[in-house]
Amino acid sequence: MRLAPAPAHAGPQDDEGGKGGDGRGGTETGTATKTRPKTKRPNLYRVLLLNDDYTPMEFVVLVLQDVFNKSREEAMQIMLHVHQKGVGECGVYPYEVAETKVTRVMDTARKNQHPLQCVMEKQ
Ligand code: TYC
Repeated sequence: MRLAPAPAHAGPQDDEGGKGGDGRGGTETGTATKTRPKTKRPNLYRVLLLNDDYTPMEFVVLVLQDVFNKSREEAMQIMLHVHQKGVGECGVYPYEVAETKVTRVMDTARKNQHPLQCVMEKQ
């Protein structure tokens, strides 16, 4: 779910201290050049772990600590959630960060011959 965007500041973009004009006695007729700084929010992606019957619980906890920087306690909670519900969120990140984390999980799982699956989905 996305929150409604904050209302943009719509007031006149004038930093001349309320005097009006450009300080040279004329009337403003040129192209407006002052713009709001562009602060585009990045698209965010949820990174999800999927349950399976074979990957050891301890391996999943270590992955959550190592790849997602979770504390031991939080990693244990997430692992148990995935174990019980089938899927769980490890974090929410911009596209390239999410992609890198998915790749790290899948690479370490494959190297250790565990079937652990990790996916990302647009939030
Ligand atoms: N279900 C696994 C087991 O009982 C543990 C597990 C938890 C595996 C989370 C994957 O994403 C996972 N050994």
